Amino acid sequence: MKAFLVMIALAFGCALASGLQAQAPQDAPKEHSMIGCLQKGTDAGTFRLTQLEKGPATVEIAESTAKLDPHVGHKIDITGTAIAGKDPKAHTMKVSAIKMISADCAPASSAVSAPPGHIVVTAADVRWGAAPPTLPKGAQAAILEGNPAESGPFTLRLKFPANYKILPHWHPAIEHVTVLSGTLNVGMGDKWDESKGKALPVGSFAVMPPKMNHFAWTGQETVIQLHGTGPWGITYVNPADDPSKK
Ligand SMILES: [Cu+2]
Repeated sequence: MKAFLVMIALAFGCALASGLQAQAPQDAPKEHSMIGCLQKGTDAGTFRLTQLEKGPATVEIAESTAKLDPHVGHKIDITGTAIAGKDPKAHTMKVSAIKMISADCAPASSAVSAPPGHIVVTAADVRWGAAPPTLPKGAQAAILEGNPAESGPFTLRLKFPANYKILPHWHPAIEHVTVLSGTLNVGMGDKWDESKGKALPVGSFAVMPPKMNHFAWTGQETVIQLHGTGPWGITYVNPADDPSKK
């Protein structure tokens, strides 16, 4: 009986000990790192991390073993433990180590959250592809905004090779043309007549109202930017001139 009680006591003691052991790592403050912009805090000697890449919007830094003053305005990586701060709702840290990422807090361009409809395309980002089949072979197109075939605003670029011809045609919606490189020659009317054309050098702008017959050609490689409100398309005066039907 005595031995049995000892065994129970031993078993109980072991369970207690292992329970305590299992709990110990959870209580130890866990170090973690975060990257953000270091700013001065509201109280003297305190700092705050803003523009965090993930996690809370801001982190209050109540204590630090690393010198933070020289890094105000820098993007830094902080390592530390969460502590109870003055404001129980704020995420407060005690910092043990820092690493400087960059000397300014400007977020990376990919991190900028753009409002819907905001489009920024740098010249280097323009992706060229084959032009629609309704244009004679040899042209390239890059859609910058919208879809010409659908309703709504659209902007696209067209790159025509030298000695390119677009026979008399009209559009169901307004066409705004800006010449970005080369020279686009444009003529009005339903018959091809180069003597009626006007040369539009770089920087020129033209508007073709809906259903107005016109034709165009190049002597050298020419890039135009075309914008309007879709649905948009090309209708050839002579249907046999439509390259998509050949
Ligand atoms: Cu046109």
